[in-house]
Amino acid sequence: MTETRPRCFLLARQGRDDKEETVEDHLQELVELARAGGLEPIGQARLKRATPEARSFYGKGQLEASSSEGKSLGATLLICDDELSGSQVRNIEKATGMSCMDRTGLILSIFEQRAQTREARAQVELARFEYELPRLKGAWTHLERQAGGVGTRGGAGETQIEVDRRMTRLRISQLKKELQHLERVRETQRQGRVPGLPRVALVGYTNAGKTSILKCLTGEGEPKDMLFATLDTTTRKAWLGADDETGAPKQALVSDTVGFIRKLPHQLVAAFRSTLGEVRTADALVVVADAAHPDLEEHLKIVGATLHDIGCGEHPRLLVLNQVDRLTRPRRLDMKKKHPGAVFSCALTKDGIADLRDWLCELIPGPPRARELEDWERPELLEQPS
Ligand SMILES: Nc1nc2c(ncn2[C@@H]2O[C@H](COP(=O)(O)OP(=O)(O)OP(=O)(O)O)[C@@H](O)[C@H]2O)c(=O)[nH]1
Ligand SMILES: [Mg+2]
Repeated sequence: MTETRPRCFLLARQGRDDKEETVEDHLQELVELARAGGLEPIGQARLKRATPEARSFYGKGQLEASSSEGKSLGATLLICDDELSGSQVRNIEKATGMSCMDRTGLILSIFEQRAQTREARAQVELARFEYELPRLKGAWTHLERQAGGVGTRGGAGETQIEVDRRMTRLRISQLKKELQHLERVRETQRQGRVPGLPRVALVGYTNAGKTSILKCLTGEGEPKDMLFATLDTTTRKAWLGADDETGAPKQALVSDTVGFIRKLPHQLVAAFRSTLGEVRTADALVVVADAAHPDLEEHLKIVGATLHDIGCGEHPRLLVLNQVDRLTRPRRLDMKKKHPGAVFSCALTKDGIADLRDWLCELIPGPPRARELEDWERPELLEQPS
C-alpha cells in the first residue's frame, strides 16, 4: 500500500528589496522542509508585495490565484515561508478554504515528529506552547464569554480565553521546571566524563553532514538526507592517534548536535537551551558546511549569527567544508581562495578527515611543561622558624 501524504502548496513573499533568486532558493528550502514534515509539496508561488498586508499578509487577489492553483492540483494545505500572526492564518484559511501553516509552525511540527528522548519531547512541547500562547487570541473569540467562578475556571469574570492562557502558562512553567531538572542531570553526566579529554561540538546548517563527520571520527551515527534528522545531542569518544613519544592514545569527546536553519524559530532556540548547552560548554567547535550548496555563504552567516545568539561567538572553531566531491575543480579552487583556513572534506570517502583529526589533536593538552618554581614554593629557601 502506498502512503498518501497530504498535498501542500507553498507561498513566499517577495518584498521590494528581495531578489527573485533568493526567494526561489527559500522556496526550495521550504519544499525540503515540507517533505521532512511528511507532506507532498505540489507547487509554489512567489508573491510580490512591497509590504505585507495586515489582514491576510499576501493580499486577497494573490491568495485567490494561488489557492485555486493549489486546489486544482489537489492541495489542501498552504505553507507560508513568512511568519504569520494567528489572525492572519485564520484570515487566509477563511479566504481560501484551505488550511494554512507558517514556516515556524512547519518546523515545530517536524521537531514534534522527530523528538524521541524525554528531553527533546519536553523542549519541543515548550516551544509549541510558547508559539501558541500569543496565537490563542481569536481561536477562542467565538467562545469568549464571562464565566462564573466555579470549577476549573478561575475567579468570577475569567473569560475562556483567559482560562486558556492561564492553562498554557501553567504548562509552560511545568515544562521549564522539568527541563531545568534534566539540564542538571546532563550537567552531572558532563562532569562524570573522562577528565582531560577536549570536548568538541559539531555544529552547522541542517543537512550539511555533521552526523556523517561524527561517523567518520567515531564510527557511530546515522546520516540521513533529510532536514533535521538529528535532534538529540550524541557524544562519542573519537580516537585521533597515538602520542609520538609516549604512545598514549589521543582522544576527544565529539558531540553531534541539532542543525541550524534560516529563521530558526526563537522559541526552539530558547527551548533547546539544554541541548545547545553541549555547544556552549565545548572547548572548540567544528562548523560543518555543505560546500556544494548554492547558498553556502548565506548558511555560514546564519550559523555564525546563531552561534553568537547562543553565546558561542568567541569559541575556537574550525570550518569544515564538506561534500567537496560534489564540487567542480574550478569551484573547489575558488573556495580554497575564499576560505584558506578551512578543511575540505568528503565524508563518504573520508577525504580530509585526517586534517580534521590533526586540528583536533592540537586541542589536546600536552604533558605539563616544567616551569621554574617561585621562591614561595621552595621549602629550602623558607626561613626556619626560630
Ligand atoms: N556527496 C556527499 N554526500 C554527503 C557527504 N557528507 C554527507 N553527505 C550526505 O548528506 C546527507 C546529510 O548528511 P548528515 O550527516 O545526516 O547531515 P547532518 O548535518 O547531520 O543533518 P541534520 O542532522 O539533518 O541536520 C546524507 O544523505 C549524507 O549521506 C559528502 O561528503 N559527500
Ligand atoms: Mg545529523
